[in-house]
Amino acid sequence: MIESTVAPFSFEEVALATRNRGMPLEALRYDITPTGLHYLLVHFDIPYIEPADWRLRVGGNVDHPQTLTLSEVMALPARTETVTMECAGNGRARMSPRSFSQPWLLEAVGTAEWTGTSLRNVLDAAGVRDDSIEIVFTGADHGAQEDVEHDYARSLPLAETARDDVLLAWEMNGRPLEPQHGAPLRLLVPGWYGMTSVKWLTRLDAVTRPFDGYQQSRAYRFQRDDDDPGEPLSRMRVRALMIPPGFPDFPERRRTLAAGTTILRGRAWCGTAPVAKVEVGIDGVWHDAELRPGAGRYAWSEWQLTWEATPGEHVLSCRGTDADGCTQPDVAPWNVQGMANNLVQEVVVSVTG
Ligand SMILES: Nc1nc2c(c(=O)[nH]1)N[C@H]1C(S)=C(S)[C@@H](COP(=O)(O)O)O[C@H]1N2
Ligand SMILES: [Mo]
Repeated sequence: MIESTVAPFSFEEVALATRNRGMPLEALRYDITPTGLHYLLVHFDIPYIEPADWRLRVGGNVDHPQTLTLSEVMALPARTETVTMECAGNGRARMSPRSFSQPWLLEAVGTAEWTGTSLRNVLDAAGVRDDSIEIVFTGADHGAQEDVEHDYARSLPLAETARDDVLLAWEMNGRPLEPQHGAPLRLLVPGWYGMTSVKWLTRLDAVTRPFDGYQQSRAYRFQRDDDDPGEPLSRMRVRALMIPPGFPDFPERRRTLAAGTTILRGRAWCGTAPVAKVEVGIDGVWHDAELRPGAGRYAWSEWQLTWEATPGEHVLSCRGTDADGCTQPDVAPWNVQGMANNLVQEVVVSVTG
């Protein structure tokens, strides 16, 4: 297979990969990813926070700055959204040359039921002034990247913060947030790549100039080369993934399947436009899969295709197309940070008679 030919991974990449797990692809079977199987991305250390001591500070360009306790936030009207979240670096390790960061292959995705209050409830109470252009979200975690020391922070344009489905979430899958997923409160921005959904939230600040923090102005950009300031990433590109059929061997995970009728299944999602079509490739020939819409605009859809598997080696693949007509590429355009590589997944199976 293609990926066994790329350069070996460094200790540092392996250390990142073991801190930040992906979702095993067999977990695509669940509508809602069990919390322990949801992918994880933590840049620095998971901060230790006592919920009783925690406060959310809302300030900057607002008329009524606020300091809220967790119970005050949780007393606001609650809503639950089923949301598929994917890391912008998913597919990074399949770019060549690959950038040195979390070496995702395909598994940086998961779908959860997030419960919280609409962000706008908190912003409305603070009275964001009219000349504000963005809200900056700051987490309790602190670290350095390229020698720039900072608290993890990202901003969102004001128009996005007005959406009812953008949440300040305190629950994931019906339970209080786990420490690794941002306890006690995180931002959740459906449709956008995961870096937007700031965990361990401590501050919201309205600003009148574009936020230039590290995670906004340097990270998460499509750069052609090191000198290119690049375009910022926002919404998730279309992607379909397949549950690898049959059984794997250990440790190479080569797949074996008995000949006969097999249902190939998987999920597809897209942040820019709804998923319109999923095709399954069998030895290079594309077939339209059956598509079942997900539990909401930003929850993944399930797809399936019945396949009469004949003995021999077969290459299976799947690709999604969104309502804007964007289809997953065989090879995504290279970029310095290895971002948004939604290349087509391939699974090789040996079918036995
Ligand atoms: N404060 C903070 N928020 C963060 C991060 C982080 O390191 N610190 N990682 C971001 C990235 S890159 C992703 S992909 C998602 C992952 O969320 P999860 O670990 O709950 O799946 O959280 C985002 N929010
Ligand atoms: Mo991410």
